[in-house]
Amino acid sequence: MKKQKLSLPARISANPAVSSQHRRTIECMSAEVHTLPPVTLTDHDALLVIDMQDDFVSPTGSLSVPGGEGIVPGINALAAHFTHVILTQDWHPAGHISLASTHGLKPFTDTVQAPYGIQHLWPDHCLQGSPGAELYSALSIPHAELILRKGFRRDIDSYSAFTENDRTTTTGLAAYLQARGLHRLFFCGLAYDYCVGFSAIAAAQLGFDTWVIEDLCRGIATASIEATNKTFADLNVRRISSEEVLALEPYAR
Ligand code: VGL
Ligand code: ZN
Repeated sequence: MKKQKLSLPARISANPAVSSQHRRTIECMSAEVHTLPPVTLTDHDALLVIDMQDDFVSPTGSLSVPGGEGIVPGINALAAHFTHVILTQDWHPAGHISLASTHGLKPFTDTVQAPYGIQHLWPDHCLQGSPGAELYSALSIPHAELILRKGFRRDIDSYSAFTENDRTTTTGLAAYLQARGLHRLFFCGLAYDYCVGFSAIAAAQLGFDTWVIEDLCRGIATASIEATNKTFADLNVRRISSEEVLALEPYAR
């Protein structure tokens, strides 16, 4: 959006008959002339902001993702362009299968065999109702329409906002989006190689037009970031910058 600063005409700024209150009002009204961009985002578009919670975003969080704090202002700014925004929260009960402490094992390196396959183990994070599970305080998206929680079943982890790690249990998000006519989905948040990646991959598999906003995500590890990019390419998940989002063609079906 182009903004142009205008100065007040001399007949107003120099005129003692114009009260300071009146002058301020005129300044407010004329300070910025907005040249509106072409409307690109439509009622079929939604921004999904994944797991921007204290434990992931804060540098002192228990599962802090490097650089997470740095993407907050960009997410806030981009969200203002979207009519429809959905936030997710990782939301684990005590004793959750994904926590190393549940098994007396080490986070990051140890794994357990779950009925649905290998489950990576993490430090205690996003425990239901704990401060670390709260949405990051500087995240400012008051018009978000849904906060979806996931990973709340003790025996199943859920990286994806759509389908839990057993690849069967649904969160209901796909049905919600379909019922509301939200067909083109843009993903940002944490972590690129886990919850953002799995959510975008599931979205593409479910038939949504799926875009990942790379500059508004941060990842955990190089190998899993590369694996995520490969699957994105295979499934036609498009990678885009936040600037490019605003210049896309409007969604048409
Ligand atoms: C996540 C690891 C464990 C994520 C959640 O939000 O990417 N990663 N739980
Ligand atoms: Zn988790």
